[in-house]
Amino acid sequence: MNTILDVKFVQGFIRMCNDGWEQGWHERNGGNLSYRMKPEEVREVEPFFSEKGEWREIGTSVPGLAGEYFMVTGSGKFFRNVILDPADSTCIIELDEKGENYRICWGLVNGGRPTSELPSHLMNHEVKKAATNGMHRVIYHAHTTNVIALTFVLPLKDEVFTRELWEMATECPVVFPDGIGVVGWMVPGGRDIAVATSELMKKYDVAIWAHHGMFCSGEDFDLTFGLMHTVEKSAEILVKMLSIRPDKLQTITPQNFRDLAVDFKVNLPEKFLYEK
Ligand code: 2HA
Ligand code: ZN
Repeated sequence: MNTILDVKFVQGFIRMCNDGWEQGWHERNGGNLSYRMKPEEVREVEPFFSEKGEWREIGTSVPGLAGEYFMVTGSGKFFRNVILDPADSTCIIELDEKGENYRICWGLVNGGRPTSELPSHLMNHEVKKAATNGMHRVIYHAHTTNVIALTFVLPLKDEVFTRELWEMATECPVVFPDGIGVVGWMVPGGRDIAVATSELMKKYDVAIWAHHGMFCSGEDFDLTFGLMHTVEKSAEILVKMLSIRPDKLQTITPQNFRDLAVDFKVNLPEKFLYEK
């Protein structure tokens, strides 16, 4: 182990940033990523830590994450640059014993702060850690073009986004059986949008921010990137479909979804299978 860049989760984090950039979801400094590290991973990277920075306020309180370590992208940093210089664009932070302050242990070598969406990331982590017995470790925010476009033309309702996106690809209800939550337009970066998003994350692994983007939660980098990719691909099909003709000639019906649920052993809540 010569450098921190040889560590597996660090490599996974960097690859995910670059994959998101290549998808076109991270114009300029758009989007952010965070990873809740395992205790053995903290021990693995500790030898590479710099002198720890000052304690700073998170801007919200996450007692359920007290003492945990996270790798996160930096505020104002470009996803495009992460692969070239991870120590400039990302950092590892430690939370204090109350879950109210953080300090930088590694990275952001040329200065800066963790992502401007740190309150949303950490509140989502706190909710997901509790809801999944500690299984979920990745929170990902991206500016997914087609999902954003749909927030101008579909009602901003969980039921509508879930059902329309399920209908666009047979695998969707299997990939996100719990559905998708939608937050109406809010000022980003603060505690209010973090509270609204983490409330939805109690029920869903995906939350859409109207006219802005998406948040996804998952166990690892593959599953979380795959979830973002699946939802956005489905949104792309819906945008194409609506562009060709606004009404469907045929689609996947509520009974089709119920049959799929039996064979694929998923529970699809009836609230999404309403008659249109
Ligand atoms: O610029 O995506 O939501 C980073 C963001 C803020
Ligand atoms: Zn954003």
